Amino acid sequence: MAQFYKEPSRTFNEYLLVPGLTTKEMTVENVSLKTPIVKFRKGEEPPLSANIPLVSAVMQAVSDDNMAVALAKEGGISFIYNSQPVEEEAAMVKRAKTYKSGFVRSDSNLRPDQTMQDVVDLKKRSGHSTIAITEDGTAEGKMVGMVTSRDYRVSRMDPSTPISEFMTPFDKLITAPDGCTLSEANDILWDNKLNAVPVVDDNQRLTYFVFRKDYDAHKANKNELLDAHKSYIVGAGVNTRDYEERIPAVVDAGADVLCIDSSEGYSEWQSECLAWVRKKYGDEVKIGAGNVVDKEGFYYLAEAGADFVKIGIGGGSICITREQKGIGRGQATAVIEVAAARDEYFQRTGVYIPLCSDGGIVYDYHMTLALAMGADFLMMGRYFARFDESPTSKLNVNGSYVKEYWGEGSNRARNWQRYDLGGDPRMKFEEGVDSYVPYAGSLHDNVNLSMTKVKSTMCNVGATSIRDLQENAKITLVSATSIVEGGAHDVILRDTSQGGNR
Ligand code: RVP
Repeated sequence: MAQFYKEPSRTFNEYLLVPGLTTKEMTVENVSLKTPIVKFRKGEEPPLSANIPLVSAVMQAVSDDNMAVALAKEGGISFIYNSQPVEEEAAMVKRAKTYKSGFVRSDSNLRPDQTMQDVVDLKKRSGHSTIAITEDGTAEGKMVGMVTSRDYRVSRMDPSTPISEFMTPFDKLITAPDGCTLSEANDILWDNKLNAVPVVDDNQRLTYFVFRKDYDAHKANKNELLDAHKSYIVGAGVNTRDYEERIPAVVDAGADVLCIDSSEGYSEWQSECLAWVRKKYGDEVKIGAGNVVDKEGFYYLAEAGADFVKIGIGGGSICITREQKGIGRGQATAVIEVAAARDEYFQRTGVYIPLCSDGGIVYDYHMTLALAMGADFLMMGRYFARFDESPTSKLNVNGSYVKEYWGEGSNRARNWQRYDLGGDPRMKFEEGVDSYVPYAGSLHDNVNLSMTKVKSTMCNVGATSIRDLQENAKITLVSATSIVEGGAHDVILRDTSQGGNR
């Protein structure tokens, strides 16, 4: 006979935290959100931690190199999406790893044999007036000169004039050496009254530009998450089909941590992939696995060698797996059960395997609840898709600004590997939708606000670290009627847009 669970599975919305003693020292400034990302032995430091417990979802509409840099600046990690060709994912990882605050890859480049008309056309397209002239017209080519608006006069010159005749040639340019710091590059800008300085290597190849206008925008954030070489920490998604090719490519590109991206991870495919990684790289490459929703799934992936385990089936905002296939579990129940298994595993083996709660976070307080229930960090898609830094278009729909957000299981993403159970490699039916989410502004502002709320709740609960919260939180189930009591009720709202941070 089938096994029946005695209790229904539940979502975050059905729980609340009950305050504990708040001591005078418990202020938002004194709360640390530092959290382990990969497994470690009792008494040892985790090999990789984040400064805030947030990671961005392995999704086309969420995690590209731009998102990775923006989130690492705040102390979290992006997992760059793997539903793209191997070389393109590796290139995204590399761009995020080689990103240097204030150092910009040149996006306007031409060859010396091109014409003034090409300069005018490019300026119109890019909106930028500083153009690097390189031998092959690429952003990393050998630099032979530079063109700014001061070098040509559209009304007086023949549009077919070759660039070589009016550019400032390389020997007249003031440049900065590759490897210089931002403050050295800034000194060169100020000393020479320049607006932009090209950074070139020993072979005269262009590596970056540093612009005067960016000077103030690059003050370091105390939370930023850097590796030993001062590059941002970056994650990469992989799948159980092409990992022998994809993993070496993203690892060579510099990925610090990998995640097997699958809607359902309690499978021999994941175990095989983890075994392959251990055989090839030992413990050097860090890789998480999932998703699971019960203790059996957790133990299986823990034994198979996962560095973290990801929890969640069907709770994602764009996910219709539960409707399509009838599999899944309420996210809160899944986290609670898996966390109990993780704690038992830690007691028994001395190995702590961090847990990631993936999907279904709607309100900021859901973040605190998920952590209190035992998650070490949270993966979110919808939350990040709303920000300027997500890769999708911002549109105006019926007078409101929105951003596009689509599931990896939607026809739009065509990420069949994520839903793959072996056999015919094609997506047979959709498990995700294509949607809009309300545009919410900058990642920096929103993440700061959310983390302040989480810290403030932790003070109410009487916890100054995530570990404290997990060990000491008091969590209560709420009845359907008390959920109504939790919102504004029995009043007429003057502003109907009020009602929570969605
Ligand atoms: P949410 O944050 O609620 O938007 O959920 C994001 C999560 O949803 C992802 O991290 C992933 O686990 C899941 N997802 C992504 N695509 C789909 C789908 O198409 N069904 N689901």
